[in-house]
Amino acid sequence: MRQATLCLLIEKDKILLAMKKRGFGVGRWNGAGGKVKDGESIIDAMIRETKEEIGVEVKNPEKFGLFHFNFPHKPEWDQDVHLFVVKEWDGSPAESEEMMPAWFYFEQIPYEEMWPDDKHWLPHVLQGKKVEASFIFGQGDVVRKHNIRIVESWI
Ligand code: 6U4
Repeated sequence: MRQATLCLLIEKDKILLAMKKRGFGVGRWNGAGGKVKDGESIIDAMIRETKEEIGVEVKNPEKFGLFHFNFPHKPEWDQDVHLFVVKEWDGSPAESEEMMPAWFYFEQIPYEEMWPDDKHWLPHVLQGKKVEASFIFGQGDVVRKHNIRIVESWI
């Protein structure tokens, strides 16, 4: 299964999202992140992608989620995504060829312009809860089935 990462910067009542400018998820606001390369650890992949995509050096990342995304009509898109929340970093978020970052107040998160699964799990994460979840998508990336479990801590 393809392994990928997702990184959300949080500062008080604001979250940093970034508009994906190309490739998988283009046109959607999402965290920085991407595929884990062969031989690379998940955390190193998250740190590398966050630097490449929004120019920020992550400090003290905390694992907050594990997602299993399945696309029965497009199995090559199937992936496990490891979510990290970051409250400390060096540098200022900056636009890259891949993403255009912007801050959003928690009450103004643009769920309709995000992956359709996000509205199911992000509110938990913003309340400080860790989650493991499975999503099965249909045509047009609609969520056909989902299951979310709150996790006390990672083994
Ligand atoms: P390339 O273009 O090969 O460099 P790369 O940035 O390595 O791509 P990409 O763009 O495939 O990887 O990464 C997908 C990104 O989208 C990862 O950050 C994980 C995230 N992602 C995938 N499915 C998602 C979903 N259903 N909901 C969500 N984020 C998802 O919120």
